[in-house]
Amino acid sequence: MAAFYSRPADFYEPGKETKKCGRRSHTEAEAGPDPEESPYRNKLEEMKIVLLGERSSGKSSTGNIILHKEVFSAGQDEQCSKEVGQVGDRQVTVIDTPGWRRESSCSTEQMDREIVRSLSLSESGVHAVLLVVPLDLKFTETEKVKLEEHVNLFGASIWKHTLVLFTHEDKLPNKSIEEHIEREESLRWLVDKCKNRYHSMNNRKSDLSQVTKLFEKIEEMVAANTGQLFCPNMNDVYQRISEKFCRIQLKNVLKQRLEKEYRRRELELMSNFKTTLLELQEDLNETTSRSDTQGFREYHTLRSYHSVQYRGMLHIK
Ligand SMILES: Nc1nc2c(ncn2[C@@H]2O[C@H](COP(=O)(O)OP(=O)(O)O)[C@@H](O)[C@H]2O)c(=O)[nH]1
Ligand SMILES: [Mg+2]
Repeated sequence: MAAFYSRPADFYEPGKETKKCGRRSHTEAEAGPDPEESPYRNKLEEMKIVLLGERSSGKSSTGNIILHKEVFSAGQDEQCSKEVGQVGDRQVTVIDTPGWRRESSCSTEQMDREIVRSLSLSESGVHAVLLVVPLDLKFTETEKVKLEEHVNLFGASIWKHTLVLFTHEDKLPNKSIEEHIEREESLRWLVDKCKNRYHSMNNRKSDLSQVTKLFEKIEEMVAANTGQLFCPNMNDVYQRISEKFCRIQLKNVLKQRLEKEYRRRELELMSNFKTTLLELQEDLNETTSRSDTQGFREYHTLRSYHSVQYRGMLHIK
């Protein structure tokens, strides 16, 4: 890969016509002022981006493609890292994050705190939050819940500054990204939540036009946000994390107590059942022995009667 990004022929320039992204139409009104009309629709000389998403979704690879240099390492990175590069004639800052785990039970407070620390790495905030979602794996309700839970830690206003970035575009050879989104309910929800802002990339291909298009979409979003950067109150963010883990802890304690109580009642029931069973057994034994004694008496009475009858028949005196 070339060490630096030289300006491609189709690189975005102010005043030049820009293409709108695919599914803009039906939520256009909700998306705020038309970015193309906006006075903020200027080429950004500086662009700050943070990459969020699940582990192995392609965040670091995307960061490398954006900056056109291998600065973020693939694999299980445990910490956030920030890299700055000159992309064309603008300075681009990319903040990479470790990402959350696929299994929610493995997520810890420390991991969440590290993810949100990314926003502290840029004092003035970021122009765009890129939510990295791989196209090679299903984005189910479980992934949706996990993503929403993590993104909401930053506060509800984050969604105004967020764009979905689909990676592994090369894994969708037989259908368009639009078709793919339409087919998956959770993806439709996500794209709608971001007011139709999305972009797809193939990180295996060093194609600069995909980065240029991404920058155009980010500029549109920044214009719709009247040039404002996303800069959450970090105390609030950390507070939300503490609350989240307090809730989890409380839930676990309640679950344990419930399980303990359930076991106690189960044992109590078993013991009651055993006692009742023993009592029944005793009753049964008593009844059997009583009926045995009676039966014995009845037998002898019957036997002596028959013996008298028999003797009578034989005229035995
Ligand atoms: N085929 C393909 N592989 C990708 C793409 N993006 C990332 N990968 C691979 O997916 C794996 C995880 O990517 P990585 O960037 O480390 O994910 P991160 O954990 O989110 O930073 C790596 O093996 C990448 O080479 C893509 O667009 N296409
Ligand atoms: Mg990574």
